[in-house]
Amino acid sequence: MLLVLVVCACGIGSRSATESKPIVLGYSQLGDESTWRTQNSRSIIDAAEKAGVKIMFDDAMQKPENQIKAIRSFIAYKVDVIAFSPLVETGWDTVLHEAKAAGIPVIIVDRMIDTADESLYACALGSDFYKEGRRAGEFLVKKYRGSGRPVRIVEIGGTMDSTPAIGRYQGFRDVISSDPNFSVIFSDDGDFMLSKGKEIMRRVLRLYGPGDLDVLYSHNDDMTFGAIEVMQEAGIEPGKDVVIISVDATQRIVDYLKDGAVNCVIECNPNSGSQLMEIARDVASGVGVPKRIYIEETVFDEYADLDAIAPRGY
Ligand code: GZL
Repeated sequence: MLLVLVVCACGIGSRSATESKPIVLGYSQLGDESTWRTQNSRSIIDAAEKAGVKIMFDDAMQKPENQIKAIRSFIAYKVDVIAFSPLVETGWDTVLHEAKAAGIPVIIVDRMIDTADESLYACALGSDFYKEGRRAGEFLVKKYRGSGRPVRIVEIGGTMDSTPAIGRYQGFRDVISSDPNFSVIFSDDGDFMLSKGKEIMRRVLRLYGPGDLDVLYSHNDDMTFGAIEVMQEAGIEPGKDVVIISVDATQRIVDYLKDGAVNCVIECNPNSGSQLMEIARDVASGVGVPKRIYIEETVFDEYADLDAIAPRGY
């Protein structure tokens, strides 16, 4: 397990008068599976440096057992605060009880956990994934309003049992179910990875001809890029022959949107680092924080002024 100790210079604004040493934050990141994740990690590490927080950063490489090991090592090291982005929603109560017993506050970042005991964490900072899914559905309703014809949808979902996959799946369906012309003809888990996006689209085009699908709804940009590569190999013009909705809003997908190769981009904001450091400072000094903080996000689609989209930076 690689623990990166980032020792920082300046201060986050001072801790209470009796505290001169920097806050020590143990962070378990779930992996580095996507462009979004790389930016999320960069945001957290950069924010720790700016805030004068000493961060122990661990990359779990998509294994929840590695996250549990990292959290236990943070407890042993007696960090001031633990934060982590849980790969999946379940399996965290035992180790979080250990952190609670050690008197170490826990902040959940990005994804969420499924627990009956809310005392196991001080705060959860992340996106509203259900809203993201609804936004994808709302775009389709707008796009096909009055078409009166069947719309066949292929969905490439994120990691099974992860909060973004659950929310984006359900929010989308809760909107499109209002119109019986919409049908999801294929859905599978692409683990938020480009390679699996390719694999799934290859499987779809073996099951259905290029003319038998109308929409691709992909839970992240990396899977979209893989799917588009395969669609183009099959002679499908993305954004024209097949309407494409993608989640995250990396610079590359925004460029595709501007070129008409993608029709709608649902933003999922990875830049939570500075908010996380403020929350870490507060919980470390016993200041109360909201239990749930949602990160601001928006939508970019073909009906918008695409020139107004600021550079994404990742
Ligand atoms: C969402 C995050 C998801 C992104 C993917 O907050 O957990 O995981 O949408 C990333 O790009 O892999």
